[in-house]
Amino acid sequence: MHHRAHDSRQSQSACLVTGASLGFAQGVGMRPDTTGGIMTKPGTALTTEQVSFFRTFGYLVFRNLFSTEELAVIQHEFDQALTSQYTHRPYDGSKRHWTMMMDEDTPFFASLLEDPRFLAPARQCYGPDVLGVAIDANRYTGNTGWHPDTGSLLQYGVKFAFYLQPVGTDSGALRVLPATHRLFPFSKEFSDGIGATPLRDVPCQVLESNPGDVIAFDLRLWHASHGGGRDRRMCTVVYYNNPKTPEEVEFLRQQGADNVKIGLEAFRPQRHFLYSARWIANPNRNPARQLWIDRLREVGYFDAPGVVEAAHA
Ligand SMILES: O=C(O)CCC(=O)C(=O)O
Repeated sequence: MHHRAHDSRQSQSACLVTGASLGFAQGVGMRPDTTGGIMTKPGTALTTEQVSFFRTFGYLVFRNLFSTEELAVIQHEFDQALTSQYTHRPYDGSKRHWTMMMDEDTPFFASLLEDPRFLAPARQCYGPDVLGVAIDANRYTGNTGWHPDTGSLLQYGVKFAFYLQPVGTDSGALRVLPATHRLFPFSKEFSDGIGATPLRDVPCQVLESNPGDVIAFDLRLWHASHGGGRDRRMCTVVYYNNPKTPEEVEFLRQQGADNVKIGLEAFRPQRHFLYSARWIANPNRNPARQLWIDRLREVGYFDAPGVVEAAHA
């Protein structure tokens, strides 16, 4: 899910904001990607150079991570979930739609946090104890202003984002300011300077993508989009860094409450909680998920009202 952003049109990006069997083979042959990132081959370990590129510039592009068959399932689950979450306000382009996608009604989406294609690179870049926290789906219209997805140096992680339509420079592709995840804490002068510059005039890297491609970026990286039409469909998979200090723990705890505001209260889907009781119960005993739940519970991330589905009497 996201955090204190400067999203001009529709406040902040939602989700929580918003993959590994670690059976990774050795690194893949790299070649420069036309988006300025480094091409990665899905399902294999990131090379040392790719991890270094991500740490240095704050993003990576994965081409064709999803198969055609998987894309059909993704599209189906996306339609089903967003339609049922917004029966009270069908999409007309005037307000963003957002929902979490972590439950059994969308089984393919729900599997993505534990999918090695996401979890493994997240672990490589943030450590083996990285915390899986969110999977979501969004319908956007128009531009998204420049913003990072966190307001604190002490609360960060990685967002994997994928669009269900082709997106280009002026048709809604994600654009990033490389290496700005290293700028924290942002000076007011920097934020004001970005805010005073027309969106398209900010020097940046545009990450054009097609359905099946996935972009990974650090939550501290400044990003935006320009020219997306009505109903740009975008999904994310998010991991948080496991906090190491009391201050980091406090920011993660606070993030739970912030995510309720940024997601549920801003967009008002039908459901009134971020995490279902079933997700927390982890009925399939997924070991990675259990470690995330135990740690998130320990730091108080689940404590604020609305974070977890209320138990039925
Ligand atoms: O696709 C967009 O317009 C921007 C998405 C975004 O800002 C985000 O996911 O954090």
